[in-house]
Amino acid sequence: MAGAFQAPGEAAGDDDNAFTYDEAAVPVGSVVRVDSEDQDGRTTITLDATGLAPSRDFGVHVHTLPCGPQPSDSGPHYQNDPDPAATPDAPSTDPAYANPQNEIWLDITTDENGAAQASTTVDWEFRDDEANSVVLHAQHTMTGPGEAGMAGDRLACIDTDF
Ligand SMILES: [Cu+2]
Repeated sequence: MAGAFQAPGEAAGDDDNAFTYDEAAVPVGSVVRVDSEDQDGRTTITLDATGLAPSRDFGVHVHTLPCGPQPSDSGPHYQNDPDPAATPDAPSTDPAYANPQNEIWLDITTDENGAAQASTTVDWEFRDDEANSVVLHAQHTMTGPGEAGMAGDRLACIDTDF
């Protein structure tokens, strides 16, 4: 899945959108490509970014809902084993569930040209239709109790069909 980022107001259709909510960090026209491969119960996801702001950190995760005009539209993180304490208003921040083995984390630091790559492998496959986007956040992902999975503002979103 590849998308050149555009501002939400310029969306051509309602599928395969790639929205930037912060054009300084994620310029219009920058590209994040996400590929997913599953085999024998394992899933490998790779991310290849170009044209982002140089030399900066981003937290990156798979989220449940498609991208929309609002950064919050993409919903919470996809979890293989859903946190029973999580609610729509209070997403999981329990490190037992909000961790890179139970969620997909693809944090990056861009090089001086704004490029970055990341990849992760987990020992599960996505449930059908429950993972629909990849979100770029303003900082690397936190891991402590009460903040696990948080990574600051949502800067951009890419519709991805896992
Ligand atoms: Cu996220």
